[in-house]
Amino acid sequence: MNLDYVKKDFLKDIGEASSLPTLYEVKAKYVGRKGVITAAFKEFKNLSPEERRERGRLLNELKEWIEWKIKEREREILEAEALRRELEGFVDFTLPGRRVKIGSLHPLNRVLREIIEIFSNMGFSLEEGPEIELDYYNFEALNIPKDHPARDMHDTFYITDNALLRTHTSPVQIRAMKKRKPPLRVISAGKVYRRDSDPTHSPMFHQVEGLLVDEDVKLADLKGVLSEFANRIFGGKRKIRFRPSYFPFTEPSVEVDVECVKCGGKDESCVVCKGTGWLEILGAGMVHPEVFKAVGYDSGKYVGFAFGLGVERITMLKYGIDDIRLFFENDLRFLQQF
Ligand code: 2NL
Repeated sequence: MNLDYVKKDFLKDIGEASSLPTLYEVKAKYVGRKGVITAAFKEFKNLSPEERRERGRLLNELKEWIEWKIKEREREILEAEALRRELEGFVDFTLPGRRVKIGSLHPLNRVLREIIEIFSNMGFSLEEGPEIELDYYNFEALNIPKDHPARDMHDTFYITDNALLRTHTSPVQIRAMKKRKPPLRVISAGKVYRRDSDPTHSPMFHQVEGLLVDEDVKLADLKGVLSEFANRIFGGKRKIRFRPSYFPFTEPSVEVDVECVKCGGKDESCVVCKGTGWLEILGAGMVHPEVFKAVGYDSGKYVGFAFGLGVERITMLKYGIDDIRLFFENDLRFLQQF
């Protein structure tokens, strides 16, 4: 056996061994029990003692060299694998973190909560009621006669002759009055429905109504409560004014304006108040005796005031939003501003 060829073959084999299993195959092929070196030792039998000594020395040298080479290659492979593993799970702690997006309250719910908080601080308690109402609670008990325009099919979503989607939250107040005795301070809040859709009207919108019933209640008390409300919801000191109006369930009835939240009445070309200096924020009045009659209250003894406001309208004025449909499109670019 030519040891130079063995050496050359070994170098070729070990050069191609790039993983531990293939390296161990090479190891077995050359220095294993059935390997090339073992076979070479077996060729000794026919040699003279001198030749045997010389050849044995060369073979042992070669064997040691091969074993050393294999050890060296084994270390290289292990190091390469360790490096690869390290890079695989590499974590760069200097990278900025990924922000977790959290939700936030819808602007309407924010303002709704603020309104409820303001009136609750003035002693009003929140009442809730069904969104599908009976004709009686939505209209009849509120002194809205059968031929009143508000009962027109164009305004109301009817479910049956008798049942409908409430067009205001007043029926909640009717139920509250029937349930309790005066004195009474309640607000009702929630979704209401009307067949109407344009930039300032949505077929579903939110209303908050307030009702106070007691002895000796005057329009001036209503003005005081609403003045406080306007100050708190829009911030700062805000003048309000009453203009005569009409609702079937109040007498007298008023429309309530607040000094323009944008220009305070100082800008004749203001886009918010159109130069009038005033913004209509709600409707109100003294409870009509017919309403008291319907709930069984003595209208000779008790008087009350009531008011109703649209949450969308207040929110639009507060934040300068000009299209009501933005509230219901769920565009995050809009919602994330609040
Ligand atoms: C508006 C006007 C108003 C009421 C709602 C009311 C309720 C009862 C009795 C009497 Cl039970 N009145 N509610 C009174 C005046 C006006 O709402 O324009 N709302 C958006």
